[in-house]
Amino acid sequence: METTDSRSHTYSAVSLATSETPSWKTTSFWQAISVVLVFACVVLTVALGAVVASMSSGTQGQQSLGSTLAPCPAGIPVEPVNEDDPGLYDDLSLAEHNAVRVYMESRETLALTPWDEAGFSDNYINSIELHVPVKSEALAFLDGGGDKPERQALVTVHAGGKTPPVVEEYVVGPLPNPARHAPYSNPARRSPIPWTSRAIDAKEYALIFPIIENATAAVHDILKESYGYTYHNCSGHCLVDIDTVPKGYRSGQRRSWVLFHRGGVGGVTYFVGFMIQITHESVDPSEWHVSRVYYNKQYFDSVEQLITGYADGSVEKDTPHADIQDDEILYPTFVRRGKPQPASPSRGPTLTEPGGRRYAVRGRHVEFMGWSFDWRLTTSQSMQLYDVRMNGERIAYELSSQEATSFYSGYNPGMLNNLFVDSYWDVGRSFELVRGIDCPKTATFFNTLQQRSTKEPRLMQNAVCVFELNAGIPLRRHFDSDFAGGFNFYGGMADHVLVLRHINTVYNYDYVYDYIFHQNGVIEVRVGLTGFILTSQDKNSYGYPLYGGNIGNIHQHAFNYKVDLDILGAQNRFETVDIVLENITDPQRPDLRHIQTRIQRNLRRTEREAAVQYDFNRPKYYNFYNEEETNRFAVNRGYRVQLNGIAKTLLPRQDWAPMRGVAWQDYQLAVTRRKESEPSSSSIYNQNDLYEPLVDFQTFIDDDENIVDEDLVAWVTLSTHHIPHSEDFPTTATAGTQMQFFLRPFNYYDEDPSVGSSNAVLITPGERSGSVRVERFGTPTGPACVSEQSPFRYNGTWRGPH
Ligand SMILES: [Cu+2]
Repeated sequence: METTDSRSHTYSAVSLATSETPSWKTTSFWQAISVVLVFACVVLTVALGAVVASMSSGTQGQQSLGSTLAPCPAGIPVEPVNEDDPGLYDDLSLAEHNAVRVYMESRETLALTPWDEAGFSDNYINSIELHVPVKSEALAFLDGGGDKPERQALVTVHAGGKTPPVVEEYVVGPLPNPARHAPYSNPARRSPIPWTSRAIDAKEYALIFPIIENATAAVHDILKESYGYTYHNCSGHCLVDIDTVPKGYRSGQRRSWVLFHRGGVGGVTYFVGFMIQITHESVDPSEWHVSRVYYNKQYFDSVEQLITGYADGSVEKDTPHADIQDDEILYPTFVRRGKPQPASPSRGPTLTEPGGRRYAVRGRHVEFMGWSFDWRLTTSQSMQLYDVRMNGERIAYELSSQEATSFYSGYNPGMLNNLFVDSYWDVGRSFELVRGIDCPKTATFFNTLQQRSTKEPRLMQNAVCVFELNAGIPLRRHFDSDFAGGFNFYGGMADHVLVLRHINTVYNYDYVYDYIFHQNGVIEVRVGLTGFILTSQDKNSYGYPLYGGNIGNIHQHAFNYKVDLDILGAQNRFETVDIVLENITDPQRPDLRHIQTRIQRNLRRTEREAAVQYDFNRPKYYNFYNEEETNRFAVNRGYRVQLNGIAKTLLPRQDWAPMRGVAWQDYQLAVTRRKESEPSSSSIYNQNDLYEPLVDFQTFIDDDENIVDEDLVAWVTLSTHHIPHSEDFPTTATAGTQMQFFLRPFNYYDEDPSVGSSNAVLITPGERSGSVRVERFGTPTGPACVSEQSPFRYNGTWRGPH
């Protein structure tokens, strides 16, 4: 589908003139002319699709009526990825994906079956993605003129054909012409990767669906009578199934509760009270079976037991809710309703880039106002930024998303088992972003490739965007009063930031991930929640009543990030700057006591000392600094991690086994010595074995290594408790659900580095009374222009191969 919302930059003088010329209201002649002209204007507007771009405030009045707004300059051109010489962290190209697949499938010793021929009990490739170089090699290349590290891929194999079956990971290189492969070995992880912890894939689902079909066929009439919705051979009022995770209650188990929600728009917001548990643990799929059934808060050992009880009246029957029967119900839809706002439809403000694009994009490398970084969107760990620098100085070697979880509570077996660990669910799958909604119209968009559970990579169009944003708040400003009705000066600067964004949709929910670069050296890492909530017929103690008589079950969201800070080198220290009370004798009045706060610097020497569980009684700053480097005032140059979106996890790790797999949730901040064997706080295998997880984050801390003058990693956890409420319909909104942390220079610079910005403004009183001098440091105030905009396009498809 393609439409055009901006074909011409011409606007009519009449439409503006008539609104500001009072005479045409009093003169019938001019009134008539005006009506004609207004009509002509409307016709022209419709015909040409005229768009008046928002004008910068500095150019108002300078544009003569009837003129044509010129396009804004394009600015710094966008350079595509150079596939002949990719960056260190560039994701695999299509050619590399295919070369790796062909190489691996032609190794006789691996005995791999091509994806589209493979069955569950074969050995086949499950995923392919870039395997990033080890840091020392990368730094030798980036900083020391060393050789460019070999480019490699990480390949996951589901080896169902082995005895016993196992999950294997291989490092394959060198790209683009792979010639060797070796098992990925990591002494810090469980080995081998348990077969039962694998991510579910299309091959396994293909064997589970018939079991669901058979069970739902047997209870077809019960479903129809109870809910008005059915599953088997359904052609209208259909149920949709989803399976819960983790798959089992202890390590090694593999059993899924299958839940059913209403089909259609927003159907995921209405789950029915029927569920089945399928045990699919055996390596022999013929042994897989329905092991439990749940219906209207009652448990059964088999589908037959439910059917018998339903027929003889011993089962308490569920009854369909009127709301759910009503096809016209609007709550879970995006249909506009209610009082129109604005009363007459009109467009909201949009961004214009009067100076053109002010950030540089070269492949996956981005530069903006002294900032530079590389990024990639991984299939298993979402967004990763590398080599983040300000004015050429590396601040962080890696800044990356690690994991996103949502742990639900409830009564029914589905909610009891909804402990979502999202890296399992293809977190790199960022579906097409919409220009003008998900990202400003001026944004630069990027396609990505993701290969998991497919033969070839899927093309995710416009999956990532980068844009410069006027954040709508002064970054800094001051009005300096003369205390006599005037001012000495005004100094200010708008907060122009660069935003790197992707939005991960994990079935019902959408996570908006932002990495925001401010000009004062601050990096803001933010995640916002939107999308549909999950509901159930559970008791009110787990949530408030909502649409269809269901409740929205309480849950906790948590997000973990890896921040490999390198402050003027890899060897850094971590200290807390504690704000402590002192109770002293008042120096000027020895007869008085005085209570106040002071700072107390506490160097954290080991990993255990650096595991932070936030305590409101002990406020503190978290500072990473270089012992060898000081600013002009002889203070160690550092960067501070500031946490703005944290929540306590009440679930106790010592008493509640699944929490072991998400140990990072217990720490709002943990600092460990960087190791290649600890690349991530989680893994896609943690989801299905939270009890004995492949990556046990607590082990990162428990060896309690020295962290003084070492290469340090900060693991940051953002979190929020979510008690769904009626306004979560149709979807949770990002306003109020955004969490963020900041990386802030802390005595790193001698002053705010944004003082170099020529976008600042300094206003001082002029010679004549009432006049002012406006210093813009060379920044032009005109002419007005309109940013060139691509025609509105949305495709929405993402199925590969492309
Ligand atoms: Cu939520």
